[in-house]
Amino acid sequence: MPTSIARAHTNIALVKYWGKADTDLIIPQTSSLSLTLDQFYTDTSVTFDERLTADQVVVNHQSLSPTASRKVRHVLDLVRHQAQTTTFAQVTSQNHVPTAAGLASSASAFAALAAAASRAAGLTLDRTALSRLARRGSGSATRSIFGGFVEWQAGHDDATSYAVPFQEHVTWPIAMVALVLDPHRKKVSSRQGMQASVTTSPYYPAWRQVVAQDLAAIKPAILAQDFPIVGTILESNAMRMHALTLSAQPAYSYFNGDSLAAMQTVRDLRAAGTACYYTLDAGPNVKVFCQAADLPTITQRFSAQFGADRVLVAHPGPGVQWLSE
Ligand code: 2P0
Repeated sequence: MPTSIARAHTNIALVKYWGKADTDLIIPQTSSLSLTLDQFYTDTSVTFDERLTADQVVVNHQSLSPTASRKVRHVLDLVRHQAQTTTFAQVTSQNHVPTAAGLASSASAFAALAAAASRAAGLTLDRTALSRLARRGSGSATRSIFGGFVEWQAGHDDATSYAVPFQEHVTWPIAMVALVLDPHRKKVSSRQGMQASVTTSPYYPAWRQVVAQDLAAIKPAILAQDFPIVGTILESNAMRMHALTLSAQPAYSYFNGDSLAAMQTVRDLRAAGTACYYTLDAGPNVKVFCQAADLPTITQRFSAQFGADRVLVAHPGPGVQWLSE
């Protein structure tokens, strides 16, 4: 069968997904809204090959063990089921994202896998079906099928839980500065962490209300390109998500000392007149939402604090694309 290669970009949630209603199907407790970024992406090649006796998965030139490739094989099984084949696949993936450092490499990885594997198996899936398939690998991948601002509508079952573009072509001159404060693999996976929050944080019901309010408020603010409103919402939404880590039993946290220092720098920049806002995902790296015109001021400040090699700049990016058939 032919090889298919796909590229998908990471996304950063402005209103976060933190908790599942169905852990097998990855149906979230709430909807979420993200921005796809241009700088961080995954290229994945898939070939179904009748000579193989098992799926072979290579990520960043390293062959994954059967345990490490479990989520990938799960998505391949779903593709095989739809395509009515039992043939194993060769999957080769290159992440242009600091893996597992809270820059959401799983989002780009499973979006690229869904696109490449479905096409390699001869399926022609529309973007809604691709979004549903990517979701089965990793929740945040649901949104990386689309570019720009994207909403993952929670739905209530496999058929109704998928992402839709909110504003795919972004003309607003905004940027996201990613501070790589610790490039190592996180200690508490998103999957474990969010489940602990759902089952043990007394604040979880309040979080569901926060998300509903934030989604309702951020959408008109994005359309109006109202930078302070969008920034204020994404910053408070991130902090309220992280409150679910500290309020779990046992408590955990993704922050390290540098995360706290970077958040203070954002507040200092704001106090000095440079509007910018922070968000953090399931890792210590801080992402700073800013206006493109302020990039020189902001990148200079963080380069002085953490070193220029730890300051990465991204802009709104595109949805999934095929690089070959
Ligand atoms: C998000 N994160 O909305 C949230 C905010 C991290 C913090 O989605 O278990 O790797 O595979 O569905 O998608 C990261 O969690 O978790 C994530 P699974 P995923 O982007």
